[in-house]
Amino acid sequence: MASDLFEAPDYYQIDDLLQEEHILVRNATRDWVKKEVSPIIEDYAQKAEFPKHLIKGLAEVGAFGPYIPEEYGGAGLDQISYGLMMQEIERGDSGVRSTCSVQSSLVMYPIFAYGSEEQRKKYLPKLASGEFLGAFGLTEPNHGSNPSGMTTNYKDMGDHYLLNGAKMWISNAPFADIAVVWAKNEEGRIHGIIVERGMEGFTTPETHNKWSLRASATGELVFDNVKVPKENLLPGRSGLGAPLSCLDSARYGIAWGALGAAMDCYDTALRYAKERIQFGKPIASFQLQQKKLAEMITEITKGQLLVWRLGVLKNEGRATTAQISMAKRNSVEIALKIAREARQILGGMGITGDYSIMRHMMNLESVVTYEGTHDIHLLITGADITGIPAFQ
Ligand code: TGC
Ligand code: FAD
Repeated sequence: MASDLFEAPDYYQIDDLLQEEHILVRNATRDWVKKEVSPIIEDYAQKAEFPKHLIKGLAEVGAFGPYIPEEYGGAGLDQISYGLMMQEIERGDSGVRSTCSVQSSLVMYPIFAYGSEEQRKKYLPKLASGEFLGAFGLTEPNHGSNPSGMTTNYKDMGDHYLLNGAKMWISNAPFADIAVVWAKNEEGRIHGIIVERGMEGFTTPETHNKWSLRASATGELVFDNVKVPKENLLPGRSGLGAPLSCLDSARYGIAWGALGAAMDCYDTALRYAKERIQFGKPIASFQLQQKKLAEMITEITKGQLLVWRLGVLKNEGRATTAQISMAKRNSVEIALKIAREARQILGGMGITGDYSIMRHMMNLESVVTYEGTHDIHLLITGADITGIPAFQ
């Protein structure tokens, strides 16, 4: 891949809205991505391999549990710092950001919010330091958009629980040390349960042949009469609302993250358009190319303002699920459009791994589907504004 010349767009001087700490965190993450992710990521994506060696560095920049309190090993930062980190990491690659989203919002957050004090002390510091990597099991082969229908279940055997079922499409599954798994008890009530690698009957086969998120490992979580100690049940909350509240946090991070991918595509296309000569002129001098670039920076700027405001609301505890859905949906939609336009600006070069655009575009096809599909987020907005859920 060509060297990383990324210059972040800030057309509306949005940096003025950020505090000093936000800018420090953002710049430190940006520098780390330039040094550690950009030089290697294309190769790992081509090989369809997760760059495991990045785990230590991700932990050191605070990307595992940015908003989890320091007493549990987290970075104790606010939601805008968390968002900016996800923006910078996804600017490098959506798959690397996925690992951070899962670790922070789908594994550390439920243990922090719904775990016992013993569970917090046992798992959170190891997850924050990268000693443990986690996975989040909600989706099943027959229940994706509709997780309430899940069939994974556990029975109370007196001194332990017996877990059966399967989860599919699980990020980090093939090498995760622990998984936060959502399963129904005998009354059909959903609970979170921590399953550890090595428990008998627990396997994690890898999902191969992905054209998207190739630098992130995806797999299944299969439970065949797994004996889980009773102390591994998350005691703090039951019902579908528990996993959905974790999704709020991860979707919020994706709303920032997808903008990072969009910024990278825009910046790459702008630089290329100014350098590439056709008909004796830089292609940036042609109105058709300027239209594409002008529309990209307009959408990025609107997206930046949206996620910044959402971050303020989230810091105040006022961000709603529907507001988060709108931002996730908007950021991914504009990022996909920008990636497609940017690729065209690069002509044939746009399809090569010499540039990041095609990788971003393929990654975003997962991002538009996971954490709630594009349709589901539109329906969440629809239900919110009309008061009439149209999911079924
Ligand atoms: P519904 O009846 O609306 O709600 C069920 C219960 O949950 C409560 N609730 C929430 N609580 C907290 N936070 C939220 N965001 C909540 N949303 C709903 C709700 O009040 C209710 O509580 P109660 O007490 O009345 O029972 O549920 P529904 O079954 O109608 O479903 C609604 C729908 C379709 C929006 C929901 O199921 C949904 O969001 N589906 C999409 C599934 C999804 O996003 N899956 C993601 C899997 S994880 C993943 O993709 C990780 S990728 C990671 C990476 O690599 O980055
Ligand atoms: P389906 O739910 O079958 O949807 C298929 C199509 O039907 C979609 O277009 C959808 O929008 C549409 N549709 C569904 N319901 C409706 C409706 N009511 N109205 C209108 N249209 C509808 N899950 C986890 O639990 N943990 C993970 O770590 C994780 N990581 C993932 C990583 C990757 C790379 C991918 C691709 C997925 C991951 N997922 C994970 C799963 C992801 O959350 C699901 O793929 C997603 O929720 C959609 O479920 P589905 O694929 O079963 O699609």
